[in-house]
Amino acid sequence: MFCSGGLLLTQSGCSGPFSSLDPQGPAAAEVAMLWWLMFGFFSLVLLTVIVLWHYAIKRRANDMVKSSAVSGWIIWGGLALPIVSIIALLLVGVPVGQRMIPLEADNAVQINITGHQWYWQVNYPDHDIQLIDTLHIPVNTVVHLHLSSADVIHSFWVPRLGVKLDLIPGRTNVLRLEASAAGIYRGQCAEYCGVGHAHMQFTVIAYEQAAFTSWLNTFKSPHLYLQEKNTDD
Ligand SMILES: [Cu+2]
Repeated sequence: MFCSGGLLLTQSGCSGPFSSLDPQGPAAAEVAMLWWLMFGFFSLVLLTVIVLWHYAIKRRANDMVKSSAVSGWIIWGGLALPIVSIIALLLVGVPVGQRMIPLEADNAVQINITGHQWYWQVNYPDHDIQLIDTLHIPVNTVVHLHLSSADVIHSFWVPRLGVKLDLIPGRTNVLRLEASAAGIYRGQCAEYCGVGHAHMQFTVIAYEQAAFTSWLNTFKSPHLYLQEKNTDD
C-alpha cells in the first residue's frame, strides 16, 4: 500500500524474503510503520534544509545577514528541532522496542537457540526436539527465544517478523517473537562473526495452530521423527 507512493529506490526494498517493509507480525508491523513515519518526517526536514540553503545563498549574495538572525536559526534549527525530533522518536520508538521484550503473562512457546560459527542450534526444551537452522512456530502465538552463543557474538534477525537481538557468549538474551500469518520467513545473522557469516542463515516456518500441533506430534513417533530430521538436514 505504502510502496505505491514511494520512490523507485525504496520500492526495491518493499518486498522479498528479507524486507522489513513487508511485515507479518505485530512487532514487525510497528517497526515498518515507524520506518515510514521517520522516512516521511526526515524527507520533510531534508526538503526544508534544501530550501533554506538556497535562500541563504541568495541572501548572502545580496546583503549581509544580521548576527541575531543567525543565532535564531542556530537555536531553532540546530537545537529545538533536533530535541523535539529525538523526543518524538523516543515516544514512538520505545513502545515498539517493548514489543520485543518477553512478558510474564505471555504463556509462550519456549525455544532455545545457540549460535555457532556458522549455524543455529534450535532446541525445544518442553518437547526434547533438536533442529539445525530451522524454527517451527505456531501462528498468532507468542514465542520466547532464549538466545545464547557458543563462541562469538551473533545476531538473530528475521526482518519480516521485526525482531533482532544479539547472541552474546556467557549470557542468555530473551526475545519475543510472533508471526501473524502462516508462511516461511527467512532469517540471517546480523553481526559479523567470521568468514562464514554471510551464509549463517535460517528459516522460520509458521504454522496454523493445528498444523503446529501435528508437527510436534511427529516427534512422538520415532518413524516420523526420523523423516522430519532427514527433511531438515
Ligand atoms: Cu554472523
